[in-house]
Amino acid sequence: MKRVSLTQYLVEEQRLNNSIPAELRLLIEVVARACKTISHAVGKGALGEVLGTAGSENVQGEVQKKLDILSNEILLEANEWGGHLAAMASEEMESIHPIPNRYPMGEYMLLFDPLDGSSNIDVNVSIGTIFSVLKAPDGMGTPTEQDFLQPGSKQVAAGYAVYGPQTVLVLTTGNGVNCFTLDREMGSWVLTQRGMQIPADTKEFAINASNSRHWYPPVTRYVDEMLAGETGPRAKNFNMRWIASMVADVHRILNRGGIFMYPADQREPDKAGKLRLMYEANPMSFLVEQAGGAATNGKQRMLDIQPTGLHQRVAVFLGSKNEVERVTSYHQE
Ligand code: AHM
Ligand code: MG
Repeated sequence: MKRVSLTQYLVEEQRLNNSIPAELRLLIEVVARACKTISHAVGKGALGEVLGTAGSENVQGEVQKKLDILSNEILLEANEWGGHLAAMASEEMESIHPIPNRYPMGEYMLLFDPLDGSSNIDVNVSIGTIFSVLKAPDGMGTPTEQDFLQPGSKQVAAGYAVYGPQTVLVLTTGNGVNCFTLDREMGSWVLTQRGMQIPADTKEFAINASNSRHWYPPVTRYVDEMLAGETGPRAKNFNMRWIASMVADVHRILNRGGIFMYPADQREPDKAGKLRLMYEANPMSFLVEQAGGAATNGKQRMLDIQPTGLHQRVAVFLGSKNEVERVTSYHQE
């Protein structure tokens, strides 16, 4: 089999479809290189003395793991100097990170969750990096948080890496979704799946069922109907999976279909959900739509939401189209 590297894919994609300008290609390659470094650190585990908590909290009041902080630093350092970015933002930093004055400023803005699935870091279960790329607004001066607050439909690229049994990078630039596998011996990303597609129907769902007593009625109805199986209103049996790493759950769905849900619930009515819009839900929704799936917050298309804050939370329903449409319609009834 002829191997196509990430670089070759990006160059050819630009030639054929004119969809990846050189600056964007550099950006994607730098992010991919940083993911390689993170993968290496994750893979060392206890031997690299990177496990455990760092003794600090992030802006959402969550305890930071050593690997959360390390991954954040790896991404910041890798992306500062290239001249392709105007600013960065991360789950692990309260405010945005403008490119230091000593480097040229580019026209893109990068958002990331450096290491998603924090609860799985110390137990050797798949975790990953999620990223989203926006263009700086026309005429932008010194970048501010406001410049980042663009709906997900404005993303020019998005992707994630999964650090699991294999390290993979899944990427879209708005022309389908492709998967690259890290060749650990060669240190290169090799194209291993072209045009990933999510089947419209599925028999698999993912939700943290321990929260079921707090769910709102549309979610309870939807899940109950699936649990009722063959003799229930859906007249088929469903299987359940919950990895507690969004990257790993979404990767399964991109490969074989399914629906992923992290709804808002009645515990904290003012909280729109657990996951973050700008660097978790939006990039994943872009990928899922590009693979023929759908993504909503239960009420509207995820990518149409006008963000109001860098770290805002959102309810998430994404994956196989017919299932996402069904649970969304239950919210409208
Ligand atoms: P994190 O960004 O702090 O790691 O949290 C996000 C993760 C997702 O990867 C996952 O889907 C979810 O939190 C799991 O939450 P829970 O522990 O409530 O099941
Ligand atoms: Mg996360």
